[in-house]
Amino acid sequence: MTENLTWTDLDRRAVDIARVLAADAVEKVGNGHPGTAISVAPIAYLLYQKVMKLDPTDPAWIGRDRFVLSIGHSSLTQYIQLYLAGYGLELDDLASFRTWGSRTPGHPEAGHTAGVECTTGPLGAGVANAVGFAMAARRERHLYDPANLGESVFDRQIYCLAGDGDMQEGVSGEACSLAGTQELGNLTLIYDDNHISIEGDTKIAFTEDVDARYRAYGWHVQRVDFTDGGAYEEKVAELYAAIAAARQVTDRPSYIRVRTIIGWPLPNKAGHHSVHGSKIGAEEVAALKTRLGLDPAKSFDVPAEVIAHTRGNAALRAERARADWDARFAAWAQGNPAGKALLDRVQAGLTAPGLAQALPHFPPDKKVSTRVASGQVLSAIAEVVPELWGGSADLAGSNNTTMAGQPSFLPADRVSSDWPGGPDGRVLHFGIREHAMGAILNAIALSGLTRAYGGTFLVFADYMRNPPRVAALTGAPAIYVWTHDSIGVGEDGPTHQPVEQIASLRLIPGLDVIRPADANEVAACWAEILRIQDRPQALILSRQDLTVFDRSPGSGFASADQVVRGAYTLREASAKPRLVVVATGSEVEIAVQAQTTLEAEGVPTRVVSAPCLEWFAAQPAAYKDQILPTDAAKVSIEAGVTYGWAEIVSSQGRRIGVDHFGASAAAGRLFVEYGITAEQVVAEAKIALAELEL
Ligand SMILES: Cc1ncc(C[n+]2csc(CCOP(=O)(O)OP(=O)(O)O)c2C)c(N)n1
Repeated sequence: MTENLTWTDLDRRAVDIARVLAADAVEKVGNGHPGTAISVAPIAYLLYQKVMKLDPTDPAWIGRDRFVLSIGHSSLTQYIQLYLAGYGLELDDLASFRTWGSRTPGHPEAGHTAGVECTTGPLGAGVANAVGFAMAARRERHLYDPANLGESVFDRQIYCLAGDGDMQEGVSGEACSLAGTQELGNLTLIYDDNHISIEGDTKIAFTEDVDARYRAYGWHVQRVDFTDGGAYEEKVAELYAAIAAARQVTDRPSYIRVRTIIGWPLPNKAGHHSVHGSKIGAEEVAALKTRLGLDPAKSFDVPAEVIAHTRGNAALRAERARADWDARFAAWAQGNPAGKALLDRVQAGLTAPGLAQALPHFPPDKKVSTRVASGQVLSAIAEVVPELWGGSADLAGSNNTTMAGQPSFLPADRVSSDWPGGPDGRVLHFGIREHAMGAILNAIALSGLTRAYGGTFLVFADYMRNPPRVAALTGAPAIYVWTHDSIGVGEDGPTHQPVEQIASLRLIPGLDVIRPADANEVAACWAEILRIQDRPQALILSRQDLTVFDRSPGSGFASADQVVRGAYTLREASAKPRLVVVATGSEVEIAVQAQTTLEAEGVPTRVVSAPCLEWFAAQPAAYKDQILPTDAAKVSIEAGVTYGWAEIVSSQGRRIGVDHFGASAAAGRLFVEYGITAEQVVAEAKIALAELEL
């Protein structure tokens, strides 16, 4: 940022063009959200053209600042700035807004439109994403440039534009509370306070002092009011100064509340909620153009000198920023060969050398829960996978998410003897904020230079339902660790015993739901999770101890490396299988017990461990048919609802599960009461065999 804002007549005209383009785009398609795009145009223009460090020719440039449009419904705000700055969007793209195949979908989608950092639209989540980007920036800096006490090439600013809806949603409060605790000085949140949401004046539902709330979160709070001077005045210089002041504050995140009027300067409809989410109407759009001195008869009309100005300015600013950054980056690369090698590996999407050797091997002599195994895996691989970091939503001891001996990611004044660490740490403490944790993990994944995981109880995956969905939509490789995965939770009772969560998570397209059966499957699953970098992963782990299968040669049990196929023959039948028992997680050992009984009764029985049905679905048909032959009877067992298993066991197959809520009692008792037992498998197997023989 320069010390003083230069704001020429061409800048003023470019902002007006941004407003009428928003009106034109919505008018053309007949739907969309024009009002906010019109009134926040100067704010967005200021950020893109005067404040942020960006390179439109290289949207993935590491040194760029990050912009999150948390008011995703106002996507035109971002598309128009990307068009003006020269990111590749053209007028045709704006004219095809919200239509099939366009680069300008209803809400911004990362990976779909160059320059869009994260997918937004579910209100509040963008604010939490911005917090995640700010945390990622700090971690990336300390990972790649640890010795640097001055400015690093990995430093960047995060800007988020939010609205009333964002500030009402709980997730933004969760995330901003954490951002205050984390003292994220690289984060600036601009709140478009226009007092209007879909139902009209926000006073019917939203009355607290938001500034006070942000002050209480520990943020630096400023206000700019476009309405306080009698006539409405877009005080861009004042806002610029506030942003500059925010940047000077490096020990706290910054919040700038900008009082605006939605749709200003529409002559008749400014301030009216109808312009939030409906087209404005030809007459009013023409009146807007007339008011702005533009030709009311023309649509998508951008004067050549305006686009030349905005693209020229963006290019010039990029060139200057790059010249400085590229030189510093070259110096960093030369002085930090290890960091550069790590960066090259991570950017190439390669897993760490030495990962396979670092993975622990669990002996079969004692039972271990898969959550404990996961914690041991994380601790064992911490050194060889430095890009990995993570933690829990206050359940670290239960989720086993702490990499032993690793420092906590905390500001210097927040560390304790329980949690030593500092800003360079890698153990995350999300607090009891599952939704924010999910959105933060997604942003860290999109930030791209680290891998992060976050844990809670599986039953509370419901509290963070949207993040895995958006991560899957975006192809963001976030890792969710969900433990205490069934009625095996026991005494805490049905509020804490997930039954429908696994099935419901499997419904999310593009989310891998992984439920390993024993400790060695956990290790192999972690290796596969770290290999996969184009989609999110959910690791589902048991509270209770589970048998560690003896997989030594001659034991009859297959190697855990087979988990990469999603489902595999864990223990083969004594002859051509007449029955296949398919199970996941803690139920695999029950399947193995049943196999022993059935084999003794003369039924050649195969046990298939199926840790990830999504990985299995991706296998060639021949493999799937080989694992689940059509001429064998089938029984599935999973301690959750049976929904979805018919596809695996076919209509003649039998499905054992828990199609009702659990109860507060010892886990062992619940498994017996609900028939999640080897005896039940044997009984159902007989029915399945009889059906097959009919
Ligand atoms: C989680 C969530 N709930 C509901 C919606 C639907 N929705 C879209 S915009 C909006 C109102 C937003 O109001 P505000 O943030 O003030 O935006 P403005 O009216 O200023 O554009 C709502 C409820 C949503 N996008 N996300």
